[in-house]
Amino acid sequence: MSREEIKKAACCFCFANCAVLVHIKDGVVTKVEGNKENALSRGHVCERVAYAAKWLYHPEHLTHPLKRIGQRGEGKWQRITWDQALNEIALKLTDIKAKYGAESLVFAEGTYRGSPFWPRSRFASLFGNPQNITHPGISCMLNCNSMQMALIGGIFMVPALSHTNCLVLWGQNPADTSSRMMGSINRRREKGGFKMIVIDPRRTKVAEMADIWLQLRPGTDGALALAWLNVIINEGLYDKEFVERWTFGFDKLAERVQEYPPERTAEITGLSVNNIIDSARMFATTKPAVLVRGLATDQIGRNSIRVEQARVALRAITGNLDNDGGNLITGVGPEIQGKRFIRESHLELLDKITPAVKERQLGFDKYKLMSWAGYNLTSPNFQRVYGEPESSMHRLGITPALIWKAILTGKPYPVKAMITWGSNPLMWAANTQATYEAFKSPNLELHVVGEYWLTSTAELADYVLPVASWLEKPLCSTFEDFSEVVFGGERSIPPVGERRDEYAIWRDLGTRMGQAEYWPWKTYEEVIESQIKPLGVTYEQLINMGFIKSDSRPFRGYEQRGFPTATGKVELYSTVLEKLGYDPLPFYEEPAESPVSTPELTGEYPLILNTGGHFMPFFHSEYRHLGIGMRERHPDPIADIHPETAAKLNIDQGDWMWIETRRGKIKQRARLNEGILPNVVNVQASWWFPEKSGAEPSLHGLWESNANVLTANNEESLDPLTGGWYARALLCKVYKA
Ligand SMILES: Nc1nc2c(c(=O)[nH]1)N[C@H]1C(S)=C(S)[C@@H](COP(=O)(O)OP(=O)(O)OC[C@H]3O[C@@H](n4cnc5c(=O)[nH]c(N)nc54)[C@H](O)[C@@H]3O)O[C@H]1N2
Ligand SMILES: Nc1nc2c(c(=O)[nH]1)N[C@H]1C(S)=C(S)[C@@H](COP(=O)(O)OP(=O)(O)OC[C@H]3O[C@@H](n4cnc5c(=O)[nH]c(N)nc54)[C@H](O)[C@@H]3O)O[C@H]1N2
Ligand code: SF4
Ligand SMILES: [Mo]
Repeated sequence: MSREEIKKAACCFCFANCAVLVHIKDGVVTKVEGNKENALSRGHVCERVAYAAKWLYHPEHLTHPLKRIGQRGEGKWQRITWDQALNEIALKLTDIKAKYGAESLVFAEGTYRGSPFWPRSRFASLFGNPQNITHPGISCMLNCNSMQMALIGGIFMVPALSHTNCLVLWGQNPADTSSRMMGSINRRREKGGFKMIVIDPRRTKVAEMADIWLQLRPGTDGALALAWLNVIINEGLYDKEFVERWTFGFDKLAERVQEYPPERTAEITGLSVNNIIDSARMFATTKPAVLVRGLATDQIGRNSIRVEQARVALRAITGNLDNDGGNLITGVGPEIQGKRFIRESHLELLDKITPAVKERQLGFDKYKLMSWAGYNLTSPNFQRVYGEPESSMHRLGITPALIWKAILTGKPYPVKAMITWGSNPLMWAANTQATYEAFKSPNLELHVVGEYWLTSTAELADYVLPVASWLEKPLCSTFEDFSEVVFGGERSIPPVGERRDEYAIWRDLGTRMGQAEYWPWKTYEEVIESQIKPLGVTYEQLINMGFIKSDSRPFRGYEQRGFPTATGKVELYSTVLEKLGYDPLPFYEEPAESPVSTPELTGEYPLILNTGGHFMPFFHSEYRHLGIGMRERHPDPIADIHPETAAKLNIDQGDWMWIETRRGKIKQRARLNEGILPNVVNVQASWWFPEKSGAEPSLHGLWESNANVLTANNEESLDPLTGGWYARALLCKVYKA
C-alpha cells in the first residue's frame, strides 16, 4: 500500500521562505504548494516551487562526496566516503594551521537561502581564525547594513505597507525580485491614496506605476540623495521635534548638503530640477513614508554606502523611523514574556577570538566598516541596549580582491586553504579572471566546496561535499539574525543519497579537530529545540505555526531604550566613521569609470554598463540545469539596449552581441528596450551553462556570458569603507556578434 504524507516546510528557492506544504508519496517528494494557513505568506508561492521535485531528484544533483583526481579543472572526480573526505580535510587543515597559522584558512559564503551561518562561524572561532570570510554581501545589502549599524545601531526592514502612504523604491525592481513585496504593493495600491517614487535608470513595472519616476544616470544616486536633503532642510520640511530630540550632528549635515543644490544634482544625474524638488517634497510631506533600498546602490563601488548614509538621514529627519508604515528597525529576535529566542549570534562563539587574532583579519585596517575595527565600535552599543552580541554576519566581510592577493602573493600573509559554502565566487565576484587565477594557484593547497552541483567553482576544488537542501533539512531562521520573526519548517524527507545538512558537516569536521565538546547537539533538530526553548515553544509547535513573533512589538522602540549608538541618537554625523578615520558626513563621488571621471575612455567605451537586474525564474546562478524546466523557458542570456543605440550598431532584436570592457568580453542576446537610457546597456548576471563540459577550458561555459568577466576589482574602484565593488555604472562597448 502506498503511503502519502504532507510536511510543513518553508521554501528556500529564494530567501522569502514562503510556507509550503510538501506532498510525499512513498518517501518521494511529488508536489509543493503554498500553505494557506500560514498567516505571514498566506499561501503565496511563486512559479519556482512547481519545479521542486525535478530539481531535487535531478541526476546531476550531487549525492556523494567527491575528490578530485588529476589536475584542477580536468573534470576528473572520484566518489569517496564522508569519513575519508572529512578525515583528509581535517588532517590537511591541521597541517596548514601548524605551518602557516589559523588565519591562512578563508571561507567564502553566498546569499542566504535558509541555511544557518553560525556552524561555519563557530567552527572558525574554535579554529582560531579571525573570521576571514568573503561573500557577495560586501556588494549586496550587508555593506548597506554596516552603514545602518553605524548610524542607528540597527537594520531596516520593509514593513507590510498596509499603513504606508509613500513608498520610495530606490534601485529596486520587486516585480522580478520580490514577489512578496510586489503583492504588498498591489494590495496597498488598491486602497488608494498611495504615492510611489521610483529611482531607476530603466523603466520597470514599478517605474510605470510610480507617481514620479527618476531615470537618473547610473551611479549618481548619491548626488540625488544629497539634493533631497538639501531641499528638505532648506524648505524646513523636516520633523523638528525628532531632529532636536533624536539626532546628532544635524547642523553639520545641513552645512554639508548646501554643496548639493538641485541644480548641481540635475547636472550630475541628468534629471530635471523640478523632478528633483517635487520628489523630495512628496517624500517629506506624505507620511508615513518608507524609503526602501534596492540592490543597485550597494553595487556602485566607491560611492555605494555613502548613498545609504544620506538615505538614513532622509528617513530620520522626516520622522519616519520605526513608525507604523515607515522604516521599521529590527531588534533582536522574538521575545515572549520577556524571554528571547537564541539567535545565531549566540552560537558563533565570537568571544573565543582574541583581540590579537582579530587584528590578523585580512583587511582589518583597510575596509574598516566591515572588519573587526568597525565591529568593535558598534557592538558595545548593541550589547548595551539589547544585552546581546551583535551578529558577525551583519558586519564582517573581506573584499575578495584581498583574499586573491593573499593567495597569489602570500601578502600580508599566505592563504593556503579555502572552504566555499553555498557560494559560487566565479559567478558572483567581480573580475572572474582574478577569481580564476586564485582558484588555480598551487599556493591554495586545499579548496573544499559544499554544494548541490558541480558548479564552475566546484570544478576547480579538491573536495566537493554534497549538501542537503531545504526539502531535506529543517529550517529555523531569523534570516541571519536580521529579522525579529523566527521562521520554521520541518525536514520533509531524509537527505537523498549521502547528502548532509550543514550542521552535521561542520560538527563532524569540528569534532575531528578537537572541538567535540562545543558540538553537544547530535542533530540540527536538537539545536533548534534549544534555540526556541526559552520562548516556551516546542519544535512541533514551531512547525505547525510556521513562525514565531514577539508577543508585543511597540513602534518607536527607541523612545524606551535610545538608539544603540555611542550618542544614543541617530548619528547624522557619524562618530563611528570619524573614529575609523573616514569622513563622518555623506558626500557624492563619481563612479570609478564614467563619462565624467574617465572621459578619456569614452571614445573606446562609449556606453554605460549595468550588470544584474535580477530576473525570474532564476535565483542568481541557480536552476539553470536542463531538465528542471526553468532553463527551457529562459534558455539564453539577455541584455537590454535602447532601440536607437541598437539601430546605430546594426543590432536587431534577439541578435547575439558582444559586450566588452577593459577586463574582457561576453556574449548575450539583444532585447530592444525603449525604457532604458540610450547610453546604458544592462546585461544579466550569473550566466553559466551546466550542460557544457565541466573541464577546462569551458568550465561549464564560464567565460561566455558571465557578467563578472566585465567587472573590476582594482583597489581604486572599491569602496574605501567596505571594499564593495561595481556591478553597475561601468563603461563598455557593444557590437554585433
Ligand atoms: N528573480 C530573482 N529574484 C531575486 C534574485 C535573483 O537572483 N533572481 N536575487 C535576490 C538578491 S540576492 C537580491 S540582492 C535582490 C536584488 O533585487 P533588486 O534590489 O530589485 O535589484 P536588481 O534587480 O539587481 O536591480 C534593481 C534595479 O536597479 C536598477 N539600476 C541599475 N543601476 C542603477 C543605478 O545606478 N541606480 C539606481 N537607482 N538603479 C539602478 C536596474 O535597472 C534594476 O531595475 O533580488 C533578490 N531576488
Ligand atoms: N555582475 C554582477 N555580479 C553579481 C550580481 C549582479 O547583479 N551583477 N549580484 C550579486 C548578488 S546581489 C549576489 S547576492 C550574489 C549571489 O551570489 P551567490 O549567492 O553566491 O550565488 P551563486 O553564485 O548562485 O552561488 C550560490 C551557490 O550555492 C549553492 N547553494 C544553494 N543553496 C545552498 C545551501 O543551502 N547550501 C550549500 N552548501 N549550497 C547551496 C547553489 O547551488 C549555488 O551554486 O551575486 C552577486 N554578483
Ligand atoms: S518567492 Fe518563490 S522561491 Fe521565494 S520562497 Fe516564495 S515560493 Fe520560494
Ligand atoms: Mo544579493
